[in-house]
Amino acid sequence: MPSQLKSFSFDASILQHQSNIPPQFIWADHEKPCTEPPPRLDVPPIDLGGFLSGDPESVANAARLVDQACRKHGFFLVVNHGIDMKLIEEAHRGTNYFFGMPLEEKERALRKPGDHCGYASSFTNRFSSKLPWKETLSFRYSAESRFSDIVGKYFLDVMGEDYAAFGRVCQEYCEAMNSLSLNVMEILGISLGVGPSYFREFFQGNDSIMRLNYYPPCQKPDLALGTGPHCDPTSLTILHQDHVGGLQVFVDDKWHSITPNPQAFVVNIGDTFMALSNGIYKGCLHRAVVNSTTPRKSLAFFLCPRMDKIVTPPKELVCEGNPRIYPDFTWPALLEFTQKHYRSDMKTLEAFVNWLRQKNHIQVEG
Ligand SMILES: O=C(O)CCC(=O)C(=O)O
Repeated sequence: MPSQLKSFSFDASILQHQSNIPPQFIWADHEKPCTEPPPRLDVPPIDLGGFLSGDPESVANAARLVDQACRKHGFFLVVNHGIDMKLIEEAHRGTNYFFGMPLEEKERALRKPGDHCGYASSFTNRFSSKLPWKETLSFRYSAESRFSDIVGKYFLDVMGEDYAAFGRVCQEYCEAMNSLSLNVMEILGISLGVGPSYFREFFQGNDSIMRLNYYPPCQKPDLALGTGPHCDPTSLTILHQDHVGGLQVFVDDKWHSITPNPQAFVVNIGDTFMALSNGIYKGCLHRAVVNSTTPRKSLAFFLCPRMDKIVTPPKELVCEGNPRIYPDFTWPALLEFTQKHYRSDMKTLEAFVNWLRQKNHIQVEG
């Protein structure tokens, strides 16, 4: 078995108390977390209240703030987003319940090699170095009406009747995230000058991914990372972090922390949207650090196009001064690349484009 495919048996309930962490979790000096907490990223939360009520001035204001953030680093917060706090709290409660279960129980949902859904801990994934100090449960969400219970059914089929209620909460949460991400797509369409419906329509029937992240305490938080530095290969990420804190973004050549705000969602541009915007909007390098006392959770909804959609920028975003940067591709090709050939980092899109070109997978030359 190649060394990168080794699998280990891992029990976070034991590992979180060990004063010496296994070497697979220790990152190189230049990648280790900062010794002092880094400065906060100063981004004004974007108030979606006025946008949702259709007030033209608020819409223009939201589009302006989103434009500034996405040209610079692809990262912003939204408040007054219209998502029920009770639903968010229930999703966090269910996440606590799931990750609090014994390992054998969680492993009923064990992710299979090459798959992107299921339960994974650092020791059950395909890598054996720079391991993230976390456990995750990922599942597919589809906005197509024929898959209207895909999340609920996943929990029932894989985890059984005891998880049916949590499955319903996750289904509802994903539907809320779908609706929020389509609203953000409207703003992105306005801010890029292609109109409110362009990207909203592009993402109709999206085939997205939801991931629950659980970071157990780590007795050597200065040596390990909860999530290593990466840009999301997906289109748009909507993240809700609990009160603990740990998310950091790389802006102006240094790491910044994103202070938890239960009322806010953290939104970032992913590689696929960077390609859709012809490189005008940037994907954002981010990571999560851990601490020695308190488990941390985050709920990440990754908006992805329907599998058959061609990722190509609208013609308004291509001109002599800004020629095509990336060739056309489909989301499944990029997903396959990150699942089988490449570990997502800050250069995923560049590496993917080279891989596509080499393999002559290009569907329509850009
Ligand atoms: O937990 C966080 O704050 C970040 C999670 C993340 O980057 C991911 O799941 O890709």
